[in-house]
Amino acid sequence: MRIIRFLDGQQKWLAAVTDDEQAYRLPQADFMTLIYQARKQGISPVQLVESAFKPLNKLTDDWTSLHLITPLEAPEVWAAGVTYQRSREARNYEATEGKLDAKTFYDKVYDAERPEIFFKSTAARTIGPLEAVTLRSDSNWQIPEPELGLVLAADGSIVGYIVGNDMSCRDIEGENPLYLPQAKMWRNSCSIGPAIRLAETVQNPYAFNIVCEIYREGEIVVKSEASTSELNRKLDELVSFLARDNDLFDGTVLLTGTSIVPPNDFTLAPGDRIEISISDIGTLINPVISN
Ligand code: DO4
Ligand code: MG
Repeated sequence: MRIIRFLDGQQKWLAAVTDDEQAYRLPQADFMTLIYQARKQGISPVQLVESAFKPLNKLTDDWTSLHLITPLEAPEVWAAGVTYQRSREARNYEATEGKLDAKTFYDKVYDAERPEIFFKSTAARTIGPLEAVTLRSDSNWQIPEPELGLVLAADGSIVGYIVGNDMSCRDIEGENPLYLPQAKMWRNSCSIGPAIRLAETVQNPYAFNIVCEIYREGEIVVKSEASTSELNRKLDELVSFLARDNDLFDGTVLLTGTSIVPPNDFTLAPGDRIEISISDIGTLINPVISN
């Protein structure tokens, strides 16, 4: 069971999408209201959602044709880094200009008890389905980072899973790791959506398949696949470090790192289209424009 949000005129609506792709309008104003109403009534979010499955609430046959927006306004988006071997290798490559013999801080953080967690975005900065991610004007090496996102309640519980894109500038980070905030945060560099999979409907979050496709002038130029089974950390471990001596707000999203890195000679260009799919969650599509 997934939760989406869409625009009907000026009005934002929450809706549920079943595993057989039927969509129903929901009465709740937003995703976290749904979670708390269910908790208050002592039922699961799925049970609460199913109580709205009436003919009157049924939506168009193809929910993907709705005007989808971010399924929640995440007050903060955080991101974990170097949580997969592939990311460690890519960071080492950009930090050492391809001389892979030296041990770097990326090797250290991959093995360390403390994960790398950084601040990525705020609600006002985060974009959703079909909105354009933008390229930094002072970088020549930019890529999407397709990541599984955790939707968190203020108590740190994982209430859902979402698709995220942690756009990154490999040259800026490679020049100096202290430039990480500029390599990661600029206008429209964080996208999430199109749906939140309710946590209770996920049997094994270490079995999600992630696919990234990048199209240029109608042709596919990058296609790569990964699985959350390759994650070097436990999801609860990432959440516990994020929550340590920190206030979590309802609906915070934690991106869990990337295992997909396009070939080293690839950089995004205006006009590209990025499609990130995670099994049982959905496909996040964003065109790319210059800043
Ligand atoms: O160390 C930089 C960030 C790495 C990252 O964002 C990732 O591994 O996904
Ligand atoms: Mg990342």
